[in-house]
Amino acid sequence: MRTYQLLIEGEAHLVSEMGDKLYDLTVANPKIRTILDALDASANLQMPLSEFIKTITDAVVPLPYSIAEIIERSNPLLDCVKISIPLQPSEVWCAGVTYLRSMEERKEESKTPDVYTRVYEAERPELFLKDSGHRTGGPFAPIGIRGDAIWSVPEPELACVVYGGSIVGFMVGNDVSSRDIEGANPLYLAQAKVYDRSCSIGPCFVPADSIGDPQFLEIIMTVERNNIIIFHGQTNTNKMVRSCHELSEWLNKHNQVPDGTVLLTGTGIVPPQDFTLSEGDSVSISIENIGVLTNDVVSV
Ligand code: DO4
Ligand code: MG
Repeated sequence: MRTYQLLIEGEAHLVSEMGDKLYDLTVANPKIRTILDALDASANLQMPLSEFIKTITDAVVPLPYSIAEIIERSNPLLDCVKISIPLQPSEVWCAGVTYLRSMEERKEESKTPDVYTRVYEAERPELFLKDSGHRTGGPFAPIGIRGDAIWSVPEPELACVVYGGSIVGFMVGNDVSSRDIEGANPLYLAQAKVYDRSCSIGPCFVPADSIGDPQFLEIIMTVERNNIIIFHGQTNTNKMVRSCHELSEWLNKHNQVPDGTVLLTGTGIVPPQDFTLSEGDSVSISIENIGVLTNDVVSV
């Protein structure tokens, strides 16, 4: 089961996708406009989220179109239907150096390589605040590279949604970063990571009990320039040195995490050192059992 946030004639609708059929949860229950509304309602009813969504879905007829048709934009009748960010995050946090590949690359780029080995091996993970809401976009929204950076990369990461202190669902995330700024000095991390359009999430939200094993999901990233693939990489969440659950537990220690916070779990795909994103590139990240998040790059 996946849920998408649609804008239909400018109005927010939450829809669930089961098989290739789409069901409008908002038409069935006008109080349910976003996934946070559904999470609040299922928590009040003490009912698992998927069960709550299923009870609404059973009461409505499927929509006469699919997500693929909305994305293709070939049917003019669907001009008033747009896919939006699956949830407006209260905060976005990121874990760092959770894959060996990430640790090795940061050591290469940095003048202080041992900080990365030490955090990879330590009990306490690296966690940093990426956004308090407004820098994160959804599917097909432009992602940004800093105008003062010369080496920018996408970071494809499994995104967890935290509600009531626990992980309730998953999305695809992109922790876009400036590697030259990060490599110059670890104290520049916030500037390498936090700037306009530096994050995207989507294309949909998958409830935790519908994902399968979150520690066994294939992640693939492709970058296209002028319709030619200039980078293709792949990893699996089974290469993470810490589980999503462990990262979420650390995030919640002595810290009231607002409901609807997103936690990105680190990258295991790092393009070669001569690769940098350019304006106009298109980045697609696919995570098994979730979907594909695509964003074009702009300079900010
Ligand atoms: O400290 C560096 C950030 C690492 C990161 O964002 C990642 O591993 O994904
Ligand atoms: Mg990252």
